[in-house]
Amino acid sequence: MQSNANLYASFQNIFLQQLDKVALTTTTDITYTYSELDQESARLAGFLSSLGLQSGDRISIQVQKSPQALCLYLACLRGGFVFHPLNTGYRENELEYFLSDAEPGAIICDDSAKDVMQRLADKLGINNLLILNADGTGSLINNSRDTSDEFEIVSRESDDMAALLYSSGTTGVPKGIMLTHENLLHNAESLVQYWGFTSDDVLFHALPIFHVHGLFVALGCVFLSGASMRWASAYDAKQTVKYLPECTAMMGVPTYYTRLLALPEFNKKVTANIRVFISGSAPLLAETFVQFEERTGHRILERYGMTETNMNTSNPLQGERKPGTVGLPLPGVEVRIVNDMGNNLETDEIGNLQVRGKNVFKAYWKMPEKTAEDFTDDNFFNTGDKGQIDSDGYVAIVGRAKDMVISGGLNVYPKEVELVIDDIEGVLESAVIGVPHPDFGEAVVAIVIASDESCPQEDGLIEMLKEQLASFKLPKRVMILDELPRNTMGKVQKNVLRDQFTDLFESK
Ligand code: MLC
Ligand code: AMP
Repeated sequence: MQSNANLYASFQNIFLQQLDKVALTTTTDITYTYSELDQESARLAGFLSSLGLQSGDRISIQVQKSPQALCLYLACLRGGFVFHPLNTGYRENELEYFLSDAEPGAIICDDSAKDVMQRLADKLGINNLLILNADGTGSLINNSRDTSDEFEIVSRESDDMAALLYSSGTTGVPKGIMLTHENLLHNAESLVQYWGFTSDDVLFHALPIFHVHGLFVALGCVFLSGASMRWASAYDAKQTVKYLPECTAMMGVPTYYTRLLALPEFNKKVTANIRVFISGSAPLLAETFVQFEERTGHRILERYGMTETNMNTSNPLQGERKPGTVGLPLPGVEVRIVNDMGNNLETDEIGNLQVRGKNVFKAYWKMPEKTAEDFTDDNFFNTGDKGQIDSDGYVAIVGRAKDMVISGGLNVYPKEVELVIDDIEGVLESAVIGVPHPDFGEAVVAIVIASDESCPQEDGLIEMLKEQLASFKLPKRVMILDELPRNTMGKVQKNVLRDQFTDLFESK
C-alpha cells in the first residue's frame, strides 16, 4: 500500500529495482540510467526548494525536449510542485495569458526566450527565472550542481495537483486543467496493464513532452514498467526508420504514421521487432490503418483521450482492433453516450460522449463555473466529442460538438484565431475552419471578409498573424470572400465553408 500518493513515489519503487538499467538513450547516443534520473531529479527538486518554492507552487516551463527537461518533470513531481509545461511555439501574448493565470513561483525557459520571459516575469512579479537549454546548459543545471542528489519525496495526497495543462476553448479563452497525482497514476497503471508494458520494452519516444500524449501516456507506461526509451528530441520519419528495429513499441499521432508510410524504405523488416504501434490524439483514418497493415503486417492500436481525462478508451492488445473505432473503455473508466437532454442513448446511436473515472481531472483552474458546467450531477465529464458505441462495446468518435481543429495532433480553437484576425485593420470578420490535409489530418484555413481595400492579402495576413499565434495555429491558407454563409438565425455556417474548401489540399 502506497502511503505517499506522490506519483514519483510509484515511479521510484520501479527505479530502485533496476538502478543500473539504461532508462533512455538519445539519438546522439547519450544514455541515462534509472539511477541518474533519480539523482538528477533529486538535485533539481532540492535546488527548486532552496529557492523558497513551496509544494503546490506552479513551475512554468517552456524548454526544448531533452533528458534534463525530463528530469525537471520528475523533479517537479517529487518536490510537490505543479508542473506547468508550455508548447515551445507559444508567442509572447499567448505566454502572458498562461503565466498571469497560472501565477507560477518560477519560470524555466531556454536562452532564446529569455528576454521575453524576463519582461513577462517583471510585469507579473514572478521572482525566479532560470534557463535550461536543449543541450543541458543554463542556470538551472549550473546553479544546482552543488545541491545534494538525495531528496526525500514530498508527501502528496491523491487529489493534490501534479500538473496544470492548458487547453483553449470555444470562447477562445484557454482553461487550466488541474491533473492530480491520482489521475496520472491511475491512468498510467491501467495503460501498462492494458498495453502489456514490461521492463523488456523499448519505446520509441519522439513526441513532445509538453502535452499529455508524450508526457503522461508515454512516460507513465515506461516509468511504471521499468522499460527503456530511444529518445528523439523531435519527430523525424527517416530517423524513426533507423531506430525502430531496436524498439518494441511506438506511440504517435496519425501524422507520424502517414509520414512513415510515405517512405519506401519503411517495411516489414523495419518493424519486425515491434510488438505494438499506438496512435491517438487525432482520428486515425481507416485507410491509414489498412495501408499500415498491408505494408508491415501490424494493426495500429488506436486509443482515445484528452487532456482533461487522460486516456478513456483503447482498442485491445489481444483481441479485435476495429479500424475507425477507439476501442473499449479502459479499466475503471465509464463511457456513456447521451442526447442533449442528458438521456442515455441506445447502441449505435450518435450523441454526446461523457466519461467518469479516476482518470478525469479535478477541476478547471480558477474557473468553478466552467467546471460545474462541464460535469453532470452524477459526475460525468462532457467531453465535447460526438460518439457512438456498437454492440460489442467499441466506441467510435464521429465528430465534435466543440468547434475545434486537430492539426498534426495539436488542437486549434477557431475562436482564438478569429479573434486575432478580426483585430487586423481592413478585416470585417472571419471564420476559421479545419479541412482535410494529407499530412496534418486537418489544416487550419481562414475565411476572411474585408471591410475595405486596406485588408492585407493572404501572405500579408499570415505574416501579421505570426507575431501573435504559435505556428501550428497559423492558417495554412487564407481565402478572401465577399461574405460568410449564414443561417436564418445569422449564425455562420461553417459546414458550408468546410464543404466548399474540402479539396483545398487534397487536390494538390
Ligand atoms: C508544426 N507545424 C504545424 C504543426 N507542427 N502546423 C500545423 N499543425 C502542426 N501540428 C508548422 C511548423 O511550425 C512549420 O511552420 C510547418 O508547420 C511545417 O513544419 P514541419 O517541419 O512539417 O512540422 P514538424 O516539426 O515536423 O511537426 C509536425 C509534427 C508535430 C506532426 C511532427 O506537430 C508533432 O509532433 N505533433 C504531435 C503533437 C502532440 O504531441 N499531440 C498530443 C497532444 S495530447 P513554418 O511556418 O515554420 O513552415 C492530446 C491528448 C491525447 O491530444 O489524446 O493524446
Ligand atoms: P486535447 O484537448 O489536446 O487533449 O485533445 C483531445 C481531443 O482530441 C479529444 O476531445 C478528441 O476530440 C481528440 N482525440 C483524441 N484522440 C482521438 C482519437 N483517437 N480519435 C479521434 N479524436 C481523438
